[in-house]
Amino acid sequence: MSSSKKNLSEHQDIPDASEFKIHIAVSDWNEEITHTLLKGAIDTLVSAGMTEEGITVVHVPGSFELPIAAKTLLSSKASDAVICLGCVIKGDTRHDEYINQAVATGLTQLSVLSGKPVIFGVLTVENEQQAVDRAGGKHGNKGIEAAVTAIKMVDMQKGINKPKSSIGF
Ligand code: DLZ
Repeated sequence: MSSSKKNLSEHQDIPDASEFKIHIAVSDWNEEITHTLLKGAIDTLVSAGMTEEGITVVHVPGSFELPIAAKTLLSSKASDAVICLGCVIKGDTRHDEYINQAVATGLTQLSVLSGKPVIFGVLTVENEQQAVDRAGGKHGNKGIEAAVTAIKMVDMQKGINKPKSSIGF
């Protein structure tokens, strides 16, 4: 589905996240883009009740390093979810395909094996303009969307684990 058809950046109701432990791994490659995603994600977590001090942010050199950073956060911070932010821009070689594939596979495996949401907030774009459009431009800020997704997933998991009422409703 194209970004113009689905844009969580204009989210309205998101669950209260004040009791959640959601942390962020961000790639510093293309940092003018990824740090805008980071700001969007942090602002969204804070608007949902988390404190900025409660959000651990780790920086990695490039998107390829996001899976190991996410794994480290999950184990050392006992995160309910980890948001991974990056920006891979197509160039003259096929580096983007290798990085994107590795990151997507790595984050999926980590999420399924750990049982914790690991959110794919990596822009996989053809050029810089497409990145700008998705980092606060005409297609919203995908950092906001990644944070909304993380909150919704943690809320879903905590809802399932909550004990049911003994009187049946
Ligand atoms: C090497 C590289 C290149 C060419 N392009 C990007 C990019 O567009 N976005 C990104 O996040 N990282 C890039 N990298 C760096 C790799 O992700 C990784 O950091 C290095 O290959 C070292 O493992």
